Amino acid sequence: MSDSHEIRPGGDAPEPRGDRGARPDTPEPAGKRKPVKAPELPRVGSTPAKPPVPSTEPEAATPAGPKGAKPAGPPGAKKPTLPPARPASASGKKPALPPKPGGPKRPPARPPGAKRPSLPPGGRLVEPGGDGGGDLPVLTRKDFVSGADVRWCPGCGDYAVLAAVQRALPELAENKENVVFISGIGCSSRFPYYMDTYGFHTIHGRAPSVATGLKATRPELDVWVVTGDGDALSIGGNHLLHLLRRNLDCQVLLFNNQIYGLTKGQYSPTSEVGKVTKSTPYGSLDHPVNPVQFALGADSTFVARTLDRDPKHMQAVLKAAHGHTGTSLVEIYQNCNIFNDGAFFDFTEKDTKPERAIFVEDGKPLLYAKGTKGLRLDGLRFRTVDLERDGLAASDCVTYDSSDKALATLLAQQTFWDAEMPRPFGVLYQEARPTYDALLNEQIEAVVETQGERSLQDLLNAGQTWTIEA
Ligand SMILES: Cc1ncc(C[n+]2csc(CCOP(=O)(O)OP(=O)(O)O)c2C)c(N)n1
Ligand code: SF4
Ligand SMILES: [Mg+2]
Repeated sequence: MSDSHEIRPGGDAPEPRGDRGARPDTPEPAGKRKPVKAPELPRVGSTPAKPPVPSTEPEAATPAGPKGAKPAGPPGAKKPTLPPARPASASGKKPALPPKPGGPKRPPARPPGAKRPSLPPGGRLVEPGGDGGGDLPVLTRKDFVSGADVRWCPGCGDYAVLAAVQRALPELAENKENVVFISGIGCSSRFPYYMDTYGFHTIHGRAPSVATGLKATRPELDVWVVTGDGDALSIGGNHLLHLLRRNLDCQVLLFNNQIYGLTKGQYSPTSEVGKVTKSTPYGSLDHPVNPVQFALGADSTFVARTLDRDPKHMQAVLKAAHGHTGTSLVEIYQNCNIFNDGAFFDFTEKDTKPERAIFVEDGKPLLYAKGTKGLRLDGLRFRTVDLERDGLAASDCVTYDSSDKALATLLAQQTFWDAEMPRPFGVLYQEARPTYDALLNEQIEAVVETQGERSLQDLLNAGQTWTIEA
């Protein structure tokens, strides 16, 4: 059975395309695509009535913000500023590839903890005289749009993430040719087709492994991993764990829609208990994974959470993630309007968002509900307070510090399980630690320095060898 699907009214059989789609980028003949009709799925839990789904137009869902703009808050609320994108490099030059006398040599890996070179805000790297090309045109969002026919359902949250990434990249990409998107399998994993960059649509759950191989051998590349909650945390859980603990220098965009979208709506490792789906007709019994808690437990060096319906916040988080040297795990709450509509409306819609979402910012008190409520620590327990009712000031609330792992862990864990607590968004944790790719390349260089370049044959003949005689 194919995993790809075409949503058809009345539940027509999908067109067989295979995981990747037989010809994923070929526009369909006019009239072949039919309007989408969301199937009625039973609901569980105490999710309040859902507001109507906003415009299905991707552009409408992701209004453009000025480049480098700070995230805007809900009406009347103070929105946090996120850590700035990486600082501009002194030279502004892209990392030069090393000469290759006598065979390929590895480009120098960035030293541990070093920040990536950056670009002038809104501009692309210009190398006067570099590469013999003189000044290069400024990159825009359009430069990252592949023009392939986007096959996500109308109204899918994936469009908003795609648009945010395409808007952020002109400011982040050192040059387009060095950007690579690597995905696994799932609706979200179709992402690389839509980016006009290099990309791999790999196999289920294995994007971290492909990314590790690529970045380890080509450390100058700017590697992005795109994955879904099923891809990353079911079949790929093991692979994600090792990516995070190794701290490969890349960004991981984890599209969490709490469902298997591509295979038509089975429960996923992030689905809530009691979820009724085709694979759990009597309700899921599984204890769900909290992806940010998983990442913190795996010793990830950068953990953030953002929302498809808050494009400015998402762009700011993407920039912060890109500015971090090491694996940056970004969980994105993404609405699957076909198989799990409204899973995150509590956190995204304007009537509930102020009470249910808290935007963390370094050095600022943990405040929400338009600044009227906050979080305090009572021993190791977070408690909500109402400033006016409790006669407290903002300064009585916990001041956030994204370098404090204990704080991030308590916040991530306690807010996930208690519906009375607001859920945190923003950069929850970051630390500087040597990256796997830097360490690996340093080690190789050190060995080559002492032992010289070796061939594969040398390796095969090294150490103990046996001759089998007839
Ligand atoms: C080895 C293997 N097992 C199972 C599948 C079927 N399969 C394809 S996508 C998918 C789940 C995708 O869910 P998720 O990662 O949440 O992505 P979404 O479609 O929701 O974006 C599964 C189980 C597969 N393609 N390969
Ligand atoms: S995630 Fe859901 S809405 Fe989006 S393309 Fe897949 S099935 Fe459609
Ligand atoms: Mg999913």
